Amino acid sequence: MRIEHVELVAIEVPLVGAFRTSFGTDTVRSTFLLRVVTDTGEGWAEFAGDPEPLYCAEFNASAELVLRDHLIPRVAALGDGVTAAKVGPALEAVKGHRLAKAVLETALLDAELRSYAMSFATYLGSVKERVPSGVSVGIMDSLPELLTAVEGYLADGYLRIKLKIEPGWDVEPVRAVRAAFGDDLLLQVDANTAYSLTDAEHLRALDDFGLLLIEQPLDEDDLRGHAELSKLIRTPICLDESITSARDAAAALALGACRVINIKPARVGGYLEARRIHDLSVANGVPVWCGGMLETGVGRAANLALAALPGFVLPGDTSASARYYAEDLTEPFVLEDGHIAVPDGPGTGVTVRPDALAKVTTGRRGLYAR
Ligand code: NPQ
Ligand code: MG
Repeated sequence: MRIEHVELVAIEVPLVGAFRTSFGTDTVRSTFLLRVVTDTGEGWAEFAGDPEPLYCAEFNASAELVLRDHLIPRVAALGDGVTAAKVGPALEAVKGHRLAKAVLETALLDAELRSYAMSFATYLGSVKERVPSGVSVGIMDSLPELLTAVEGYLADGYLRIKLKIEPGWDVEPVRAVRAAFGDDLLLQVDANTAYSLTDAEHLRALDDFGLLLIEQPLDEDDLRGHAELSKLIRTPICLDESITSARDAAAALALGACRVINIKPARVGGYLEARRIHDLSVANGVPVWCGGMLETGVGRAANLALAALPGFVLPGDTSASARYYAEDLTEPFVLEDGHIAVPDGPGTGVTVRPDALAKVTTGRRGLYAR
């Protein structure tokens, strides 16, 4: 493949409701799609970040700049030898910027697989036609409001509930959800780095509620802290922000910093590295699940293919389109019996609906032309 041109499409898609985490509140998903045109056809991918460096160090503007000035030129320099597998090595010299690297590799993988008429699912080694679906529930203003939201998601069929937590919104919401919906509910929490090791005793109170896991309680660069915390609480620790590569995953497991891993392809630089973390986890007997970044159908489709790999033994944040969007950019992903079908068409298996995209587009910028 040869890259002919690359276009960034900035989008602002309204969320069906505010989504509050320990790092902020969003009512709109502001990100961009990357459209890569090659000699064999085009490919699309969705940037997983947002305008502010709050979930991680990257943000929309940093990604645009690094793609334009540092990433795309290096891959384009491969000439007619571009493949998705060659993107990682070509970008190795550039430090960090994994979300930006991921969007480029993914758009090229989409283009490449479409040229073979092969799906992401087949390429990655998926073993399921549908995947069980969980849902991430934001921090609310009151417990009754939370219980109403969870009740609605359970009525939709979601098979696992994840509560976003922060200091002041942790033990009581978990207690309330357990009391209302019973001990059989698959329930977990996500702190997005909101705690410190001095909170260990407080977090131990969560041990009474049979949680599947607590996700990322401490800072992203605090593997040692997570290893210490895991000795002080019984609830399994799952890492999200801390795991940015297969090497990180190997270190976290060797240190005893986590017993479960949330795999987000963007956070680790793309689907190829995500696959390597999956393989490492399976070899270590560590369960993994697929995280989410409020993706539109463009990003959601590829995540579903990954979530269908055999090591993904816990339901992911791979929710239906309607969890976040009244109108998705692709054909919407729907929940059937708590599951979502894995796309099986070429590439991601989805196409962007031009009318839907036009409604949410705030700008288009060429990042490269041959
Ligand atoms: C997590 N996602 O697992 C993330 C956090 C998150 C579904 O809980 C814009 C961009 C908004 C990225 C909100 C879920 C976001 C975002 C939350 C990531 O930690
Ligand atoms: Mg998380």
